[in-house]
Amino acid sequence: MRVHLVNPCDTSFGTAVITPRWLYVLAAATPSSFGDPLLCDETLLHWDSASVHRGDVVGIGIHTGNALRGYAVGRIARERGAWVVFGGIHATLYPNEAFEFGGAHAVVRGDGDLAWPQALEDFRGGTPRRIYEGGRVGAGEFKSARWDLLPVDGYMWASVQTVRGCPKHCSFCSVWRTDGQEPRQRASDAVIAEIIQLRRIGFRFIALADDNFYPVSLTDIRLAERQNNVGRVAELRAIRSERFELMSRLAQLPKDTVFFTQITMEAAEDPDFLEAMRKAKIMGALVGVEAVTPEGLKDVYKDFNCSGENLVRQLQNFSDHGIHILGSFIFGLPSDRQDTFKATLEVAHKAGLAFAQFVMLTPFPGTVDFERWEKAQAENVREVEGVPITRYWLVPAEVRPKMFMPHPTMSSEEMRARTQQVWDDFYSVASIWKRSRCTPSIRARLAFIFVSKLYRQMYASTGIATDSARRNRATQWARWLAKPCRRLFIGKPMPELQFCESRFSTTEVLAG
Ligand code: B12
Ligand code: SF4
Repeated sequence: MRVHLVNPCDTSFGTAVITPRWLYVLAAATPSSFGDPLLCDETLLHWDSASVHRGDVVGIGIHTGNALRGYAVGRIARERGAWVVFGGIHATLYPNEAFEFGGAHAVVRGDGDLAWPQALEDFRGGTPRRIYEGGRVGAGEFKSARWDLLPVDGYMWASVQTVRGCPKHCSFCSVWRTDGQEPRQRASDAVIAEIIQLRRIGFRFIALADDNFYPVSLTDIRLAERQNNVGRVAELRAIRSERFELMSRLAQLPKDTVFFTQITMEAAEDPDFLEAMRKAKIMGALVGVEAVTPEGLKDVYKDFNCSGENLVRQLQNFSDHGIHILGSFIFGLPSDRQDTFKATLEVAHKAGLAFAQFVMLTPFPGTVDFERWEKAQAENVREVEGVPITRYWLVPAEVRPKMFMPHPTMSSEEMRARTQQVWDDFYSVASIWKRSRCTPSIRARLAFIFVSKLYRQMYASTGIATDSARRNRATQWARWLAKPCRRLFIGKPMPELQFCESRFSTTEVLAG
């Protein structure tokens, strides 16, 4: 009985940007008595169904965007006589779909770290359950990834998780409902051990695959203090000091290591945290700016963000500490007007963002936005190719609409075209060249230009472009750019790098 794990994707680029962490975590959760699982990431290479034999187990992880491809993989695997299991956020939210469309024998809901080995044992015994409730496992039980199974030459960045969960409640995001609002932070020893392993094999760029790297803000602590909630203050301070402990250990890793994370804007008001990030070599962060107007922020329940000049100042605070920002903006909010597109572009330029993504408001399952939208459609739901639009992920990608939520003043096509224009302007050669000045050397400047172009092309092939010629062109460009780009990211393997356990802030990580 061979175990296979498949990360489905319609488009394979030959080289991928970030490792899909779940593949390597579930590989670690696979009991050794099953042997090493066979891993397939379709963002790299298409899955070869011939590798599957009768009696094997095929685990497929899906989010909403790749669910349809995942179901196709599941059906083929089942036809070949394998046991089929689905997991991941989409299967957690819609387990029945996996049975109806994906040939599933079982679905693991929630975290797979503990439920996956249980499911495998049941398959071996021939008595699988239909649903495994993985729930939210404690931070001490998160499995560390099996990086020894990573294919050579595949990825630019590896991904290591330090915390699951986010205390916020943004309307377009499902994280706080699925991963919970209580941060579950891994011990720094576990995080550092993974990073050391990655540096030993030559990775120096590492994405911290966290929901929110800054789970406790200074405002949270002040509020708890004002309420005289002694217990809560102690809890929040403990979470905060664990963050600092982790960062002090990251700071001791080899100098050329580079981290990227996802963080809320509130960190901009916390100079000690920004300074610790700088020392920890967290040189890039995705910040959910979402909207540049107070009305837009209200639309997404994100009024803890600033707008206008304050927003520009906050974003600049990050770059003042050497943290380059990938700003994430949403278009299509009810309060957006035609001039919002230009105003957003101006903020992106003025705030000195290194990168930006302009996504169109999408109702992701499990979110407040989705529930409202689904309810509003209930009376008279539109169908595309026989699929109700409220199950848009089941519509084949070539005919799937790009916008789902009607806007009070603009048509979907107008919003899509304006969004595309903003991407084109932000990633014009002249703009990229100007922004590339934030880098310290000619080599870094070259890398910046390559990465900007790659990012834009990869997004165009999976994102907003409706015209298939443009999409195909973008995919070709991305394939062509990805290989040389990867060379700019790889580091010298450091097999001699030693790991020292935490003695709180006095730990050492030494290059031997
Ligand atoms: C890091 C991250 C990114 C990174 C890296 C992505 C990558 N290649 O790894 C970046 C920034 C690039 C990114 C991009 C995007 N992301 Co993202 N991302 C995340 C984040 C924060 C962590 C993912 C992660 O690695 N977690 C660590 C692993 C170990 O956890 P896990 O994947 O949940 O897997 C566990 C379980 O789900 C389960 N499991 C998973 N698969 C399987 C399979 C089997 C068989 C079993 C048994 C169990 C199982 O077991 C695992 C271990 O416990 C999640 C949030 C989240 N909480 O999931 C969002 C999240 C997955 N992203 C999301 C979105 C929307 C996107 C974008 C579309 C954003 C955009 N508009 O551009 C893009 C799409 C990228 C793409 N095409 O894949 C949404 C997906 C929502 C949905 N319903 O699909 C999430 C949930 C965040 C949100 N806002 O709601 N993302
Ligand atoms: S968008 Fe970011 S800040 Fe908001 S709930 Fe999701 S993870 Fe948290």
